[in-house]
Amino acid sequence: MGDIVQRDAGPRGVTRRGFIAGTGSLLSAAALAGHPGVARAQAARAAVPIATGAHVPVLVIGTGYGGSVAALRLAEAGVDVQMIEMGMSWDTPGPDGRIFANTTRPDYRSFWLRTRTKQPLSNFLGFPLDKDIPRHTGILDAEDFAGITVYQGRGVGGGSLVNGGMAVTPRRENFGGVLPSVNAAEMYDVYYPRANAGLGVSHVDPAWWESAACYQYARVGRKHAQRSCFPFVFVPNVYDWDYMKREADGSVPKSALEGEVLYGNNYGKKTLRQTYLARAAATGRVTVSPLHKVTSVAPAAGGGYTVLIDQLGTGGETTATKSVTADRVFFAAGSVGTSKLLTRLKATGALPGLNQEIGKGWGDNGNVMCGRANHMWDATGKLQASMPTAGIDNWDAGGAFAEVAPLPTGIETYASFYLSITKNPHRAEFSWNAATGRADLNWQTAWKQPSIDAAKTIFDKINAKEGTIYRTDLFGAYKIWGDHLTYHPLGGVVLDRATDNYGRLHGHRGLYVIDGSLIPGNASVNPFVTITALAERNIERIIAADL
Ligand code: FAE
Repeated sequence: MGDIVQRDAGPRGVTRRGFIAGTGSLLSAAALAGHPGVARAQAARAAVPIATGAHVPVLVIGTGYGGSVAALRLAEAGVDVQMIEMGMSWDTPGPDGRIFANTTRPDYRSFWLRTRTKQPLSNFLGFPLDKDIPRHTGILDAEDFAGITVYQGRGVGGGSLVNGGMAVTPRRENFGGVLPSVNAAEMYDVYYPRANAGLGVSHVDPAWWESAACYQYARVGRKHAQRSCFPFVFVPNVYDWDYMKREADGSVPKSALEGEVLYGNNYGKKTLRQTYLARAAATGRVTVSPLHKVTSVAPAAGGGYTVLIDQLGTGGETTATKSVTADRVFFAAGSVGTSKLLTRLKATGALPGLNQEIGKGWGDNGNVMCGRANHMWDATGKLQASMPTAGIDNWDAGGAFAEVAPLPTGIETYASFYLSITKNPHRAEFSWNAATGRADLNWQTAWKQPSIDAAKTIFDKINAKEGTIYRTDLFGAYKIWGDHLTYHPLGGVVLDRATDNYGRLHGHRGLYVIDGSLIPGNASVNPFVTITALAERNIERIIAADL
């Protein structure tokens, strides 16, 4: 595998036209990556969703980071792969000619099966921001559990469709605390570099950043961090920086500079559709069935597994129920999706061999948000690029890594805004609730307190130094902390506990987990590079040993 990986990987593997065509279809990306005839054949294949009664060698549940890595590497190894994705394909423009809705103007495309938006920032200057929208299989799921709302991407590309693109490799000295059973030397020598290349990760041009109007908010963030003696670090991103420069000079349609992020980027961002999934499609061996949701996996009489799938309409209704068989199944439905599915399959006896670790070890990556009110001389700019570039690293001293986040409202807010990733020790567990027919998560609201305490080690000090205060208008009336949510669900099917040290589920041969549910609750930084690198490590071993 090594050769192919090294030659094809990296941002240059995807053409500029691919980005400008933007978030266009996976198939158009494939057309750019390969011969037009091959692309036509792939288009024909991928346009047809999986049929009931089909038998496939490998079925991958979900098209996020873990699923995309698995599909690409299996296809390169000569294996045909069927990917099942509950969200939409996101390749067709809406009535405004754009595929995705703007962050400031949410519409039917924005939320997964909600009739009212549930924006992470619910209020501004005392006014509630949420509004009614038509119920639709939109792109951002705000999934409510008793003590926490978990934000997730829905559609072909998973979380890569909605995230901020911050592509952070944890500091090596912190890795032992993230994945204790994994050889760090291998990860930092082989799999992190492979993941960063495959995702198209790069740094912003520092000279441009110093003068760009759209990063004034980040420069204010740096000034305040450094005046309080905190380490301020630049972090890479998957956004195409050349494209952003051209947004700034007005020569291309705007995306990051128009605040696009939460409901998708119409241009500029290298999601999985432009990277791993485009390369997977170009092999001609990978088929994707969007608006298909896996509901059951159980051993089949003749070997392999019977997989039950609901085909969905855009109102969320089931339009068909399908039964297929697969020799091997990869669970890549994300930390929440995979944990919920396996918790149910264990409890209902569909997969009786699963062990007691299923559903355990779930964490929120210590996410907590806050804003600070600056003085008038510290304007943060009415133009703010939606892609973060930097953070305050107080992990060793105070247990927090705080991303300097944009607040792209289009007006001057004099606010500095932060998403902190903190060392929060609490771990929750999924359990099956037979009465409601749902998997519950026992996260407690009060468990965010260690995260707030860790974030305060940074922001109390900055406020004291600058003579500033916390904003109290962003998350409700007089509420300082955005402590009701996470963007970074991790764990639930932890590596080397619920699975072996490579993601093979205990008790059932041919079942694998390859997503964020393997990481026990905290990655010390934003997680998708670690999810991708771990998937690269695990799939290499699985292909070599099992196939
Ligand atoms: P994920 O990407 O969630 O993919 C799972 C896929 O499975 C989804 O497409 C689901 O629709 C699909 N699925 C679920 N259940 C089923 C089913 N039963 N049948 C069929 N399909 C199913 O999983 N991380 C960073 O590192 N940097 C950032 O800047 C960043 N910003 C973020 C901003 C937001 C608003 C959000 C929501 C997340 C952000 N994240 C960020 C987190 C990151 O996107 C997340 O950790 C990864 O996407 C998780 O990858 P997985 O492969 O585990």
